[in-house]
Amino acid sequence: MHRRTKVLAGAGAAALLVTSLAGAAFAGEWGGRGGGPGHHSVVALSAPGRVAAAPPLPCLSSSFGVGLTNTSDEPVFADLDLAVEAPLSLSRRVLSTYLPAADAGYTAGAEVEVRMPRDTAPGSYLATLSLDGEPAQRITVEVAPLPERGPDANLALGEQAYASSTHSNVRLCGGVDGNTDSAQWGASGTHDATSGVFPDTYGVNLAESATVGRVELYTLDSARYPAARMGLRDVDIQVHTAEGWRTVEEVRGNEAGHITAAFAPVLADRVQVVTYDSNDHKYSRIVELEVYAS
Ligand SMILES: [Ca+2]
Repeated sequence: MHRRTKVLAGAGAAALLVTSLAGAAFAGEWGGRGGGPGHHSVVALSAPGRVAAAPPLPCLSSSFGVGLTNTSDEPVFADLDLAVEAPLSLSRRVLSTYLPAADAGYTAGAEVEVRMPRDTAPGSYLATLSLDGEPAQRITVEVAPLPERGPDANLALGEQAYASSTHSNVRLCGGVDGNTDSAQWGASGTHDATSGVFPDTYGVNLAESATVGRVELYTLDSARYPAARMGLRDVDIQVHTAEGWRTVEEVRGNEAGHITAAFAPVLADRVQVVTYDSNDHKYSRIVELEVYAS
């Protein structure tokens, strides 16, 4: 914890030094705008006041966007510090950036992920954004309870997904977000980044070893993008046991949007799909991967 504080202070000090040099050049400009002493009121911060509730699962955690815009006619440096109450943490703790004059119409933006340990108590947590050392925005981050895990639960839901590669247009977690609707492919699907190159792997780390006897796999299959043209064609479905990887289903020549693999239940801690070809021979498109006990 001490080390993190030092790193933060170091980064902040470096940015402030740059800011003060820039400030000397533009001091007259700032002085005429009536901002608070030492505060860069010329920089506008955009951020939400509240982040919608999400459960503390690695692939269902929440995120929020921040933006910094220069409202003056001279370029400035801005230094945004981001903090949140423990045990939550943020994927970004500093956004230090050069901002051209307002007439450039430029906003420096970033998406900030909220990370939550699995045992985070449900409730409200406070995130604080400081702009050039001054508190600028408070964000209430809501943490929802963990979903109940009965015998019929999808064990992959919200757990940490992994992939051999992930295209920049989609999210790695899209395949375990609980949404099987191909019509929402862009927001809730996922695919690799290696067009025309196979195999591709997509899988999920289960929270703990669990009995696994059925896997439901949804590939892209919408009116516009039917599975027979765009979906997974040749795949192996594998479970990871104490003895290593075991292939529980080999699918070849598939043209359906939904593949079910049912097999003798086995204790497993990971489940993955290895794709050898898709029907367009380019990308391995997965809308959802579900894992059940039976
Ligand atoms: Ca999905």
